[in-house]
Amino acid sequence: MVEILDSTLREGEQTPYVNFMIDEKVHIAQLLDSVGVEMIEAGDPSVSPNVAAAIERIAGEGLRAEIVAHSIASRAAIDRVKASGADRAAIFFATSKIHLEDKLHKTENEAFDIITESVAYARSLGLKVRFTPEDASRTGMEFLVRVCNAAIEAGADRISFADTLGIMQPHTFYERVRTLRERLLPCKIDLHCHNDYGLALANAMEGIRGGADCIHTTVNCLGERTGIPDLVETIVAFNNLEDVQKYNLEPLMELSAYVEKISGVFLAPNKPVTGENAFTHKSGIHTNGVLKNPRTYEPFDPAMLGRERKIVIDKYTGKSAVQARLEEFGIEVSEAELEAIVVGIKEAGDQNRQLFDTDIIDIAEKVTGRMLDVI
Ligand code: HCA
Ligand code: CU
Repeated sequence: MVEILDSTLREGEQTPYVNFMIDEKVHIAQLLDSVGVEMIEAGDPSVSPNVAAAIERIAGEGLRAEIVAHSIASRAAIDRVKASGADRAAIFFATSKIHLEDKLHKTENEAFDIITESVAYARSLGLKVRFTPEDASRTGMEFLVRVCNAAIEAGADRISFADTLGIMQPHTFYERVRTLRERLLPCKIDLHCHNDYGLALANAMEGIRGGADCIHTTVNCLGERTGIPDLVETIVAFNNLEDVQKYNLEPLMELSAYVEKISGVFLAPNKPVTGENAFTHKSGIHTNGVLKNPRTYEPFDPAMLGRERKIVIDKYTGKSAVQARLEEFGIEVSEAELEAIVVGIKEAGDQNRQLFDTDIIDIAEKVTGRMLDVI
């Protein structure tokens, strides 16, 4: 069954202009823990003293989730992970040709030695270890398998398959993960999928189908560039489409709203699941259907997330939505009046970007010739 590592506090804080305060990080970690994610990646203690202090605070909270600290492959950095009190060091080192040659100026053999030495060192300090071959999706399979198996032999019990640039497609992602699953020594496989082509969650779901164990998420898709899969979308997708019902959905909207507020990264209205419009219906055909049975145009009940459905009234609107809105106002009209009100709404809708409740009441008053007592 799928596991989730949430990296809002590490990958998420790599979002341009996003920096959390220590108390905010602790609050996020507590909410994540109440959701029931298996692992919380709390930061990389080598980034700054404040990041290190936040990891220490979170590690001291006694949360259920395993606390993971990210780390470059150096002894000094791994010492800082140990000092932070985190349960696990997530050691990353790029393995693709372009990163080795143009960024790190290392050969594959040099990388191999640095990686195995670092993993063994972290193990010697009593830390659990995940090894991340950064840019794994552009790393040749032979070297990838060789270096990951060496990391496992040195003591890593998790490998994170990182699609650092988000360049994979679901079908190739599935194949890659399947091959890795077959060729790696026993270990858990994490999936770290970036969303550059909008395929991160689809890739991650295919990776799970291919035999991987864990998906990395952030709240609201934060992260470098366009981020990684959204925690809420991931949980709801697995809950509803794959029958994985182990996570607590109740804190999810609060968590998303809190991160939205303190990150200053505001959700697009049409963002799946958590966006303002996710359960808002507009066209007359849709609203008519939803009023008769919400499942006609809603993939799932918004109440599942403590959300409410909304119906927009404008030129696209039909009779049933207008009638329902008038009933909400406590206004009763005849069939002929209703038809005339809809005509009035369509006329007004042609002239205005948005109609407000007051516009609808004005139109109803004009049509009926009555002063309407709105409840
Ligand atoms: C980065 C590193 C990383 C690591 C992922 C992981 C990536 O480039 O900042 O440790 O699983 O995307 O490769 O976030
Ligand atoms: Cu990343």
